[in-house]
Order: sequence, then C-alpha cells, then structure tokens
Amino acid sequence: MNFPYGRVAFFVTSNIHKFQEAKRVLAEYDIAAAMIKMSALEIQDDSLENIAKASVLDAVKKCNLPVIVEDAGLFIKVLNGFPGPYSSYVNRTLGVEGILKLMRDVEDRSAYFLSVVAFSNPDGKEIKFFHGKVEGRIAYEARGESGFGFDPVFIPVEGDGRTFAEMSTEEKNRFSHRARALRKFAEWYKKLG
Ligand code: ITT
Repeated sequence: MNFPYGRVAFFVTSNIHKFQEAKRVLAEYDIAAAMIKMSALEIQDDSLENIAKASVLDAVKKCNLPVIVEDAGLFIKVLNGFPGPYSSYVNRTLGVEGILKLMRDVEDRSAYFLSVVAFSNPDGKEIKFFHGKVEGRIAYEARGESGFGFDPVFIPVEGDGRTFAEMSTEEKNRFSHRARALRKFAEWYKKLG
C-alpha cells in the first residue's frame, strides 16, 4: 500500500467514544485516525469475529477505502458470558441498571471485555483481525461519568478499584480491550510496505 500523506487509519464507527479512545492509541504510533461516522452492518452472531467481518466487508463496499471496524463485548462469568456479542443491544435495552439487577446479591462478579479490530483493503479479499482483552469485575453500583456503555460498572483488575467511567481516556487506554487490540493493529499497520 502507498501512504502519500503519512499513515492514516480510517475507522468506521457510529460511536464517537470508541473513536476518541482509538485516536489517542494510534497517535502513539504516529498513525492519524479519521472517523467515518457510519453504522456498518451489524449481524447478530455468537462470535465477535464474525460480526466484525460482516461489518468490515460492508464498510469497504460503502467507502471504497482501507478501513478498520471494531466490535466489542462485555462477558460476565456467572451469566455464562452474557451479554457478550449482544452487548450493544443489551446496553440499549437493559442498560447499566439492568446489568446491576441481574448481578444483585451475586458474589462472583468476574467479567471481561473483549475487542476485535478488523482491517480490510477496499477489495475485501484479505481481512486481518486483532484481539484485545481486559479482565475485571462488575461493581455493586454505577460510578463515574466518563466513557460510555458499561464503563460505570466495570472495574479492571489491573487498576486501583476505580471503574472505567472514573478514569480519563488515557487511563482507560492503559488497560482497555480496545487499546490492546488497536496496539496490535498499529504494530502491524506501521510495518506495511
Ligand atoms: P459501532 O458503530 O462501532 O458498532 P457500537 O457502540 O454499536 O459502535 P459495538 O457494536 O462494538 O459498538 O457494541 C459494543 C457494546 O458493548 C457497546 O455499545 C457498549 O455497550 C459495550 N462496550 C464495548 N466496549 C466498551 C467499553 O470500552 N466500555 C463500555 N462499554 C463497552
């Protein structure tokens, strides 16, 4: 691939919070990020990778650019991984309060976030996937104002007890599933010819 204007990653997403997190991570690698604000096709499937694959193929068809998309989910152990790949829908329907209700009086609060970043060239012939994970636990009550989605109830194990929503973007990026997947993408993207 030719990069006449320096390295740029086109991130197709409808979620500005995701983009703001991604922009900072990619900047660590001197990669400029451009947001293409669009809802790429989102299929319902048990696998984040299948969802990301359908999205990235839809996105390149519509944009005719090399793009990345990202699909993520919150997997709660005692709920057998729910909401997982259905996190976006569950966030819209049950929300943070719904998750807290499901988890009322539950002692084992282990959970993790998983992220899959998918990259495709405009021809859609070869898709690359990058994964990131962060282990944590579900808080007993919602705390914090920053971030989005389930951030107010997710406490990363590597942190100091604060939820993601109580952290700045930089702090969240130190641990987050998305930042980890994007760093793997950035390492690879930097090395492209
Ligand atoms: P796209 O347009 O990029 O698809 P989206 O918000 O629909 O944006 P996803 O399909 O990946 O994104 O949905 C994942 C859902 O999981 C998201 O709406 C949140 O509710 C939750 N989620 C994912 N990552 C999260 C994070 O870092 N913090 C909090 N919640 C997160």
